Amino acid sequence: MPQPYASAQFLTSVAKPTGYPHSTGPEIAFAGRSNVGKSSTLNCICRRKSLARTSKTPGRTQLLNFFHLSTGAMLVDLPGYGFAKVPVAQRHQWGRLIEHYLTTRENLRGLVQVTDIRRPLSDYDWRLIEWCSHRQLPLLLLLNKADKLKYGAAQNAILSVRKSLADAPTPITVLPFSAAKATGLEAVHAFLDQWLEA
Ligand SMILES: Nc1nc2c(ncn2[C@@H]2O[C@H](COP(=O)(O)OP(=O)(O)OP(=O)(O)O)[C@@H](O)[C@H]2O)c(=O)[nH]1
Ligand SMILES: [Mg+2]
Repeated sequence: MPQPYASAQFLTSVAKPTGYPHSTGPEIAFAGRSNVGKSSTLNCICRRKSLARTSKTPGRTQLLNFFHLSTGAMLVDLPGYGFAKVPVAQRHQWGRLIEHYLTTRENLRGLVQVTDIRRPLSDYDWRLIEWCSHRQLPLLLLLNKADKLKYGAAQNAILSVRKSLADAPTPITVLPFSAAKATGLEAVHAFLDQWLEA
């Protein structure tokens, strides 16, 4: 069967924990700190240049953006978090929005958490892992921008993140990735296929 990702179409944007579109199939969400490359990762997975909007200004994607596939499955680009220049009240609102979505959306099969391979997990990243743990939601942690590190440094980064997650209360798979170079794309597709089939 051909992969459904290239059929992705923008469906709707949501700014509040209400008004989510009606579920038409399994759903996978993408989350992570601002500017780590969530939107770029989504575009790479769907082999499209500008499906999800990317930007050089961190914190631009402030909405939950829903995309649907021809199979009825949905992909959701969640707003980035942890950007220092954002006012505290707005940061809290984002936290509530993401927490509500992650803890209540019934058809959610897994979360793709994107981080920058050059940085350790932040407090926000850990919070995301906690929310997923509450409902035993599987996580695929993509250490993005792997093209920015040499092989040895990338291997060290992967090992150290895996070590820090060894006792995590929900299943987490850690993979290196580069949305810019599509490195690791096959492994990611294989992973998402499983979630969509389950
Ligand atoms: N070198 C490199 N740059 C990347 C990669 N992925 C994304 N970028 C760059 O990182 C910047 C942010 O990418 P986005 O995809 O907009 O990041 P985001 O996480 O969606 O950001 P927000 O929506 O603002 O939270 C852009 O300038 C991208 O071109 C990658 O794998 N390698
Ligand atoms: Mg984005």
